[in-house]
Amino acid sequence: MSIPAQTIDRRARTDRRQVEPHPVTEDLADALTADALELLFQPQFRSADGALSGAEALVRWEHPDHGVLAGDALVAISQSGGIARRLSRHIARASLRVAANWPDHLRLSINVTAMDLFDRTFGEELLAMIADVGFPPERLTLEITEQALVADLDRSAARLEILSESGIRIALDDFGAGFCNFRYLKVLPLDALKLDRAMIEGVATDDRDLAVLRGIVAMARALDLSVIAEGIETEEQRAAIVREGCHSWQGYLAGKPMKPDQFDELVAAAG
Ligand code: G
Ligand code: MN
Repeated sequence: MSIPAQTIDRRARTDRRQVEPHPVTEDLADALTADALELLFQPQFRSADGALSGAEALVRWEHPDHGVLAGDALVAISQSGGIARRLSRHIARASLRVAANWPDHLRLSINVTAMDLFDRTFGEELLAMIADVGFPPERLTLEITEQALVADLDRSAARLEILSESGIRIALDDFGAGFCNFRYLKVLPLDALKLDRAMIEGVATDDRDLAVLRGIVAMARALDLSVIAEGIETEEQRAAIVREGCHSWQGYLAGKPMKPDQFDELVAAAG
């Protein structure tokens, strides 16, 4: 009985690498090819007047056995399968295409991983994509997680500098949740801090949480950085972060991550 050539090929590759790739990574590669990932947008609002100011692109993938996979889990799967580059570029291109149809006053935020920053060509490809899609770089924000920067801060800074010079804004994501290295604030060309929702949770009920928020906003102001609060779930939290001087916010209070056409409806309703 003959073994199909494809099977032999797959075994040969597996032997060379000495690791069995998890099948879910192959499913993810197929999903990328089939454009089967779901792209969602979570609205962001400006504190000053409550206006809709843009959205963060978030990706979600429903796997038949593993359920819904998103965020860090998807990134981890893509990295173990060697398709992190493909995933990042797919998300960037797909979200830029959607946002290119939004009115001019709305911004797009996309998440950037460690892999992206260490990949020499990521920045160039992103700038090419932006030009290709026709989305103004001034309306794009890259949200960088602290974890993405740890390995080589100087290199990350140099890569980000090029993007920053093109007009793209850089935000430090999940601020206050991980290893909070204050040198990032000195070295990186940052425009904004995005406060992790763990820092937001208690701002309306706990004096110490409020004191921490107040300190961070004061520091951000001294550094000429804007502050965005994520994970706003209650009116009390919203009122607290607005009062304390956060420039914008997002959270379930005003909108869960939604499909592009639902976001369009929100835009239309907001006038
Ligand atoms: O850290 P990052 O920006 O990647 O977080 C995005 C994730 O946070 C998404 O999965 C989104 O569903 C979730 N999220 C967004 N807003 C809220 C919120 O108000 N409350 C909670 N619990 N989760 C939220
Ligand atoms: Mn984010």
